[in-house]
Amino acid sequence: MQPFGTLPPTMLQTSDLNRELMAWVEETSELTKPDIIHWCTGSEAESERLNDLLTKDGTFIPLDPIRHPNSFYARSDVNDVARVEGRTFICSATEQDAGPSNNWMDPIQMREFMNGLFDGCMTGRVMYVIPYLMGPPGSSMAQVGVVITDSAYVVANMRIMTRIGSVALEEFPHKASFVKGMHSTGVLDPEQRYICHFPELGLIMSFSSNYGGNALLGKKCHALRLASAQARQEGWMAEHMLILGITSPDGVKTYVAGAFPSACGKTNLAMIVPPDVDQAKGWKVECIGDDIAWLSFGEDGRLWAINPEAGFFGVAPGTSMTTNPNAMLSCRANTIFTNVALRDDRTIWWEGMDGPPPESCTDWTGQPWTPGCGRPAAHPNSRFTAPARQCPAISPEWQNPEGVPISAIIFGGRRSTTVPLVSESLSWQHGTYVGATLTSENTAAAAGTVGQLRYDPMAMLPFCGYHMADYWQHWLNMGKHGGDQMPTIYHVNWFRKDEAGKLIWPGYRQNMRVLKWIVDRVRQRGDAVASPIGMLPTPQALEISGTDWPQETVKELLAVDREEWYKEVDRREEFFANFATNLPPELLRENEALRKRLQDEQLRF
Ligand code: SAT
Ligand code: MN
Repeated sequence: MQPFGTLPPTMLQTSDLNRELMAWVEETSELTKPDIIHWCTGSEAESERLNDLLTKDGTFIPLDPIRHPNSFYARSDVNDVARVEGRTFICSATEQDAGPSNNWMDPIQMREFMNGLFDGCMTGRVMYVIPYLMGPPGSSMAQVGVVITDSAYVVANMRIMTRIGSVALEEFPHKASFVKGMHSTGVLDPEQRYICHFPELGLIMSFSSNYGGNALLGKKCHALRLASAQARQEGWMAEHMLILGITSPDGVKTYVAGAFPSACGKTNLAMIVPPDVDQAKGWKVECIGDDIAWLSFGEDGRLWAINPEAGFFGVAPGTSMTTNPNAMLSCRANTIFTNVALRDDRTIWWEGMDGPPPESCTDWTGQPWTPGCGRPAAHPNSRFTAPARQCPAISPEWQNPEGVPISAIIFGGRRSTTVPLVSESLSWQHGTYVGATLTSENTAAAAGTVGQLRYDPMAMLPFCGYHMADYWQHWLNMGKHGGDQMPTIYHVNWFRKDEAGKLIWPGYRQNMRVLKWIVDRVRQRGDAVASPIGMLPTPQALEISGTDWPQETVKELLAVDREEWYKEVDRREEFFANFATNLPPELLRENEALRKRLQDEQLRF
């Protein structure tokens, strides 16, 4: 054993936090019994050595160096391709704290049990110590953490998704605490797979999975589950939101954040390319983040947001130069592709990529694949891990330590009926209700019946680290604190279908029409009409008059059918009943207020 053989110089300074870190690393190595301990520096040389090692052991296949410089192909175990909500636990002090939407285990028992799994699990392996930073260097909102893992694949991915090594250790003197993450590949036995969070201890223990959300502990485990619980205590918000900046023709920048359940086009919206006509007029959209936002009050009383991450962990299938050119260009180089298909020329392919499918290739399981064979070549949840700085639309503000001031928050779901293209909430409280009742229809990629409605409040159902109803109360409290400086809340639905079952809205670049209306509204310009569910744009405000879309289509897109909405209100009442013990009464009152507005003849239009 070579303990601390590569100890970085920053760790020689004695501070309370450094001492705590050294003691924890020693304690963990005594438990896991690795052969070698390696402290990650995050340097290029280290990355090259790790990529070589992963290539030698067969985890990585280097891709064509011209088409995909410094990029690697990886296949996971066939049983380890997604998050496992059934095996994800919030081990808060009491079961009540975790709430009905989380799995709970007693923290003392669960730690003991997990220590049993970790006992000796790194024998014969290297233990990597990864100091990481979530958020821009120098930001008071940024946080530090340390992941201990026996997976070089996890190190390589963490290096893209967060800021690792020296840059993180340099932030230690400015921070009061760090999050501790323990991860081991184990033997990838699904029966031994546990993803455990200890909010009171700032601790994550993850065993037997190398998949993104289960293993890259800075992401969902730290930046959402632990951070959401901490944010509630400290008066800020950790949200499952993209952040983008929109420049209007007069040069004013408006920043918006947006939460969408999976399979609703969140990454596409985060990297939207405005239509040429809008660009010619001076509209521009820049990306600050595609998945997670930390929001806190600035000195000016507004909500400011940072992206805690440094990379994109995007779903590959369906991504193309048509649907998301910025994502395609982001993952051209320095990228890890997991579970996509591999062509004979060492380039990659997935369903929905530009051009015809290859005549033959190797699928995500390593089997030969041909177009008619009846299996997908890429796993539906195959991913690219790409540095955010490579995104052509990345905002110059994306690493601003202050963050960006948020003017609007957008919630969106996939709804084939009932829900109009866009609506504006009447108040922060009403917007909180809109977020709390966010629903989306299952798609083929998610478990469950296709078309079935799933409630996913604020798109946080699998990621909220405490009682969901207390989380809603926290949203309401934030609104009380922020008053009229809070962002305006919107709801969008790109997925409404006509009677023939065809999508009405073209989506993708055309979503810019909706973004422009939102920007105009928060700048007190865009026209709107009142409806029972909130303010709706006039067709003129969406600039639809200049297109050849029939008036009828526009009407269908914006329609609010009372009978459908009465059903919606009843369903929401049932949904809220699941959280009855802690439910803020304001949310039930909002539901009743909606019922009343549906009865209001004045709001018929
Ligand atoms: O693996 S992640 O949780 O980051 C992505 C997802 O499954 O939503
Ligand atoms: Mn996500």
